[in-house]
Amino acid sequence: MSATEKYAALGVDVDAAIGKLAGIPVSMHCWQGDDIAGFMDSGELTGGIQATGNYPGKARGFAQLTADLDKAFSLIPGKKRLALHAIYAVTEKPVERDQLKPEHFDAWLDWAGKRGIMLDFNPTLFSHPLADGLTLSHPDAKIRRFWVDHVKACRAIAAYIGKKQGSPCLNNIWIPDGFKNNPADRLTPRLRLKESLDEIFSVKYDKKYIVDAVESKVFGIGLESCTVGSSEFYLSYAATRGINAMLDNGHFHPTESTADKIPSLLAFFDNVALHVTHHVRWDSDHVVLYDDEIRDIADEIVRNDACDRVLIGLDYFDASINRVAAWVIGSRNMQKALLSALLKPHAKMKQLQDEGRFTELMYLSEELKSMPFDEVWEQYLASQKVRGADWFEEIKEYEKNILKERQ
Ligand code: RNT
Ligand code: ZN
Repeated sequence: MSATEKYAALGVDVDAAIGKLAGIPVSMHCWQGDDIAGFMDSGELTGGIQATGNYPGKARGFAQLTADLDKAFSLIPGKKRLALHAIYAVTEKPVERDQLKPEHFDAWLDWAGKRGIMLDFNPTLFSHPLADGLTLSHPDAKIRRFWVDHVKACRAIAAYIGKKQGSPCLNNIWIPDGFKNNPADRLTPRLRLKESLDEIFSVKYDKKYIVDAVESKVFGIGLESCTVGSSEFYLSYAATRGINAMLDNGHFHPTESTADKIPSLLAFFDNVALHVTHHVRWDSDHVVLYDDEIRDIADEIVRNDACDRVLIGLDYFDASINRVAAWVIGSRNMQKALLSALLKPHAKMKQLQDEGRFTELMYLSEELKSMPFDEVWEQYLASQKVRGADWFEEIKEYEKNILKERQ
């Protein structure tokens, strides 16, 4: 029996699954390519996040980063998006972050437009002299003003991108604000953050152009005792303000299920934004692996028919391995997880649950685990004209010819 016949016997249409997968965008993060350095001389990476390792060949500047992105995208199947950070502005002279303008991203729009890639956006509230501990929740009104203006500038840029590309641009706000030791006041910083956000969102844009999201976190390195933008804070903020929540699966306790948060949020929000990562003991931002956690996440997206409501993005930065390969491995793994979810007879499984036939549900779930998934994956890659399991040969070549030449 062929793989297609084996799946059909369980009520799964392989061609339909492949067709659907080809249309689900995954937003790849530009910052894996240069360890979140950006183009603006931002100095040391701060904000409680870390890219560890010093693998040779890191991209410097727009030309090298886009060359590496092209290489990675050539080995990644499916519909592509690219998430930028404000520090990847392409400017002739240095521009302060509160002065950023849409035209500073025209070079990206041009590059992406030629390739049919859509862009997403993130304000950058770290790696900056004024981002020392607190930003939007800072007690100093002048520092808050600078960051409020930066995020406002970023929303204008995201709306501009969304309009130009004819697809809403996700503008995801993550701030590093927190305390290393126990603060005496956990409320006032949050009230200041709320006020800053309210000012930021007082500017209205058409939802056709921009999707706004806020990203929570449990702690950062050096900010272990309190995070101002906690899960409860942002979820309440998003729910009461009509914006969306971003779930980064590295930002929760390792025993918490990020997958289970997706249907809970779908019950209330239009969109759920995702930063898919792989955490090892902490929010370590390792490359996404094809493991149970990512498969559970993909299951929740697919079985709730939410492929167009969950905005899937990647977020990791491993500087200890080939960065182009890191993009390819993580992107392919996300799509493998989606394909594995698409190759399940969800309607039938839901029915078994509703009818209380839990033994049969367990039997079917377990049988699905040993179906010939790899054959369908190969079929999908072939239909996308993307190289199969031997793709690493191209990374070796690229490393030898391009990356090794970089000083
Ligand atoms: C940090 C957040 C945030 C960043 C990127 C660079 O903990 O996950 O999303 O990783 O914006
Ligand atoms: Zn994130």
